[in-house]
Amino acid sequence: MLRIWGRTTSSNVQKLLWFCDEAGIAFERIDAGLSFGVTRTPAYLAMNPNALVPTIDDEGFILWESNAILRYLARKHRQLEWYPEDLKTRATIEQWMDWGSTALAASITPVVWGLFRTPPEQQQPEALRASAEKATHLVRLLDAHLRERDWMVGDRITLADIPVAIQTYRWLVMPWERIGYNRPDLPHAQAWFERLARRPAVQRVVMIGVS
Ligand SMILES: N[C@@H](CCC(=O)N[C@@H](CS)C(=O)NCC(=O)O)C(=O)O
Repeated sequence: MLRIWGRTTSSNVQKLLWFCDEAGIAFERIDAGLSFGVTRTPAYLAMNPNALVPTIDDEGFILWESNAILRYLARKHRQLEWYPEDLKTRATIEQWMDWGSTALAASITPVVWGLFRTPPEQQQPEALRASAEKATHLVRLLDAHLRERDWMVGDRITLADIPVAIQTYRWLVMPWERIGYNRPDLPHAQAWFERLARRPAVQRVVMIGVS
């Protein structure tokens, strides 16, 4: 059976848990990362020398990098409606997967660390507000993209929605008032997330708060 290492609070682990839930892919999950440790043990480092989560072991095949794992699982389980074979559709899906996991995540992750994983006396609200501005700038781009479409790419949910939605959820629910930041309303991005929020997999895996 597929084994997934990683804590459920990790945005990158959530990508896999969400997709496996949607696609009905059975797996066993092993807690790892942050307070669970595990990632610096010799056995884990032999699988993933980055000491990061997630890592999978699929019947002896080891893989890390969450987006690569999503693409592998979609192909292996012939979930091609999530990852269509058409060259340009697939490239556009990958574009948004990368954007969600690099640009967007790079502006949100410092706020998660700053607010939830840093002692109050060491928090730097000004730096966190700068990250908040960057994140909002990017969600504005997303909002414009979603003005005339229901999903990130094409006319149904695909792998493109997963990394972007996980970061957008964080942007939506972050306790911004703690750093004196006023998050604007961005109606198209919010309506898209509300569509996603009707999916049981999103409720189970993503909408669990931020910690
Ligand atoms: N590019 C990697 C990034 C992996 C990553 O940064 N994982 C974070 C959690 S989201 C991590 O392992 N942090 C340290 C920890 O949890 O111990 C991926 O997409 O899998």
